Amino acid sequence: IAFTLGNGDLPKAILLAEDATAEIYLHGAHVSSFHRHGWGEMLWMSDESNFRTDRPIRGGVPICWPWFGQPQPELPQHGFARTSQWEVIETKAHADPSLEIALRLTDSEATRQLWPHPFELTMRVIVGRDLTMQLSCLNTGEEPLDAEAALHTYFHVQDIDAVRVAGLDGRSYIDKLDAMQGKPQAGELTIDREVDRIYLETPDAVTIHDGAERRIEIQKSGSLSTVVWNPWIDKSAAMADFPNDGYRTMVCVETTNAADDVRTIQPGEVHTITQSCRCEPATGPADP
Ligand code: TA6
Repeated sequence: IAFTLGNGDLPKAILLAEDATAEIYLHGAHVSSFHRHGWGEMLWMSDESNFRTDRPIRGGVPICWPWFGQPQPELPQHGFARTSQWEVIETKAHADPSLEIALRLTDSEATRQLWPHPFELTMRVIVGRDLTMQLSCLNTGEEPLDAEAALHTYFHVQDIDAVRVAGLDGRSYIDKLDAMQGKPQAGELTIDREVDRIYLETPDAVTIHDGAERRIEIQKSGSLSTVVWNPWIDKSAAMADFPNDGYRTMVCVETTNAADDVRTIQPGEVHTITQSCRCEPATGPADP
């Protein structure tokens, strides 16, 4: 594990594990790269991203916490965790042989102005054949804590026209692009327009097929909802930190507790959401 200055001179950790390498900025505890040897980069990063302490990095894995979206116009979209400076609290090498780094964010005067609750947030990133991320919230206060959360992961795909997201068949989703209406998902999800959906009571395994030689298996726990997002043409063009054709090579599959899946954390308790992602051969055994 090495520490260096990344883009915008923001500090970042580089994890050089036996099976993969990964990079995590301390700003937002933001995973910006995961590359399993022989399988190419798994995450999508915008080459127009900001790297400033007052802006979220575009791409990789933004942490949305303690709210998803923008409950009030004066509040930062997707919470303040992704624009906060986290501190490294632990690094370790496992025998399996993955590497692990843990980063922490604790409430401060700045966070209490936005959200008047004490907390201790820990992001553990384990780099091996899989990229595993565990976001844990400890309620260090005296009152129950209601916190939305998301690991808002941008996956790199070869060609959006060939993408099929499997594992959501038969589930219902809230369509953020159609008055938050509830709709049923029939079969695999393909993308030929802007998609912004919160799938509810989702299964713990979702697969992204992208027509390439690999598929991406996503396992999750501690999360009841999964968001699938692609901005498509107009929204890509409207975002200054997003290349106009960026929608062609990315899809977000986000492990969340959002909408009606807000988790109440009792004083002294911890709630953890986990997302584990792996590149597998596209033509491997049939999906579970
Ligand atoms: O996860 C989907 C979403 O909520 C979209 O509505 C879009 O806003 C996206 O997140 C990106 O949000 P950001 O604040 O990172 O530009």
